Amino acid sequence: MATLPERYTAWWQKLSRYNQTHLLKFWPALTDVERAQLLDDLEQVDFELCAPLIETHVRRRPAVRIPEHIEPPPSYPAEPGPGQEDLYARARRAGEEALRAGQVAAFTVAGGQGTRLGFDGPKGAFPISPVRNATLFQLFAEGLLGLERRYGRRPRWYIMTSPTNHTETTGFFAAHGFFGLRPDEVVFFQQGQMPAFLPDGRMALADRHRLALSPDGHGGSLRALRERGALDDMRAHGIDTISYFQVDNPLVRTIDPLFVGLHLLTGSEMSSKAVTKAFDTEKVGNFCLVDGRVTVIEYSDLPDALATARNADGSRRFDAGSIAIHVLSRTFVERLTAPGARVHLPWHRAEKKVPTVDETGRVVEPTAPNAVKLELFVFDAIPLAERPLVLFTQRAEEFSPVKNAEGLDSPATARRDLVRRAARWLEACGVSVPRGPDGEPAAPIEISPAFALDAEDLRARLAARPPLTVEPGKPLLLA
Ligand code: UD2
Repeated sequence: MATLPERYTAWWQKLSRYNQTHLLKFWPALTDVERAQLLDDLEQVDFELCAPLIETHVRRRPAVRIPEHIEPPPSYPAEPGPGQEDLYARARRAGEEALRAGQVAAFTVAGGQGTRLGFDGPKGAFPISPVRNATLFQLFAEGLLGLERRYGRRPRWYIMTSPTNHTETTGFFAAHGFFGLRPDEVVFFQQGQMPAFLPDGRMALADRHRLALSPDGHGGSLRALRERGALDDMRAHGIDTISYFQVDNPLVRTIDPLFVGLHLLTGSEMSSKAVTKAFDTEKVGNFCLVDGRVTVIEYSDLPDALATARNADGSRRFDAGSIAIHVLSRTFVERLTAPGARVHLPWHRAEKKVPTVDETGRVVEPTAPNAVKLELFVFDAIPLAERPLVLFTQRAEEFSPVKNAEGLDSPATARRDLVRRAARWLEACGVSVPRGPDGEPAAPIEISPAFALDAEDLRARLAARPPLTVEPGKPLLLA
């Protein structure tokens, strides 16, 4: 094991090659513990990868290519249209078969920093359900238990964390008995990190002995799946299909047999769920056909003229919003991340406020964006996939993310949407739900995904029980 001075010399030489020796500026004033910490941070950085990006993405803004031909993408409707009934029925069966055979895994990306929510902890530990206050992670775990009840096989679950929240996340699962799952069925792995850069291309120091590192974006999940051994683990367990979803959506169906089946039957390598946009500039990616390839254009990048464009009948022309639910073939991820792979996801530049040290080593909180962060987005893999597929779904059934502390996409709207969905399912099963003057259910109602996965599942579950009554103001829990 090299000594600290030896490591210092090696790093000085390496950093000289990359014009980053300022990172060692405070070395003489650091304790040995701090020195070791700084070198550990440096080990996390892929300098070879960063060097060209500094030229193309930091010192300059990468040229945004406005594609010439942007069209709405082909898509499958939420309910089969005329002539599609048979395909949808076969797809559902194929998805169920894959679940029974244990060939599908759930994959949650949970490495984000959750700054907008202002919650101190991994976002998955946020309590959200309307009656029990069950956390996001618990609801997903119960989704897997529900699938096991229905298809006789419990899917494996992969969870991507980041160095900032990994220990807290695994500790949270341990403290809650893995929510009824077996610890060996839940595979945690950490995503990669990227340094924040000052506009002149120097990497930023968060403190005299700490690099300003942050997660490399959910697109980093693909590389992390390979590098952290998750793809090998999947192969060893006979898993060939990955059901990808974000940690912030309590309504998500962890694995949807119809979606998986359509993916399999059409030979898609990467499939995505879409919802009809709520308004023109909603903060979701837009599915488009760019130069003939299905592509997601982020809300911030979609030209206004396209965001507001209308069809002849007045409907919105670009109306397919991405809710960040995908199915990926394992072999596709293997191909994209293979050593020497010729295609890579593009890096996205974001200007952010990053606390960093001044000349004297004092940490300064910036009041305006002072640094550049680089991130990968998972949806940039879609145009690289063969036969990508877009399936519409009902927003009210599957999407209500927790992003902000208040207002739109907040805990309050997610809870409301969980109650509304539970009420709808009950009504679909013939149970009458009292409603207030505003039309909202007049009682908090919660259906655990372990109890029922959808309205049809609920019907079968209720058939075996005495009739149910919902009383105004009285919480109802089906778990
Ligand atoms: C994302 C999509 C948006 C839409 C929306 C739906 C982007 C850029 N935009 O918006 O198009 O689909 O979601 O809710 O993705 N994460 C990591 N590691 C990271 C960064 C993020 O695991 O380095 C996870 C994070 O934990 C969360 C998810 O990715 O589960 C979404 O991240 P976000 O909150 O940054 O995405 P957002 O809301 O800008």
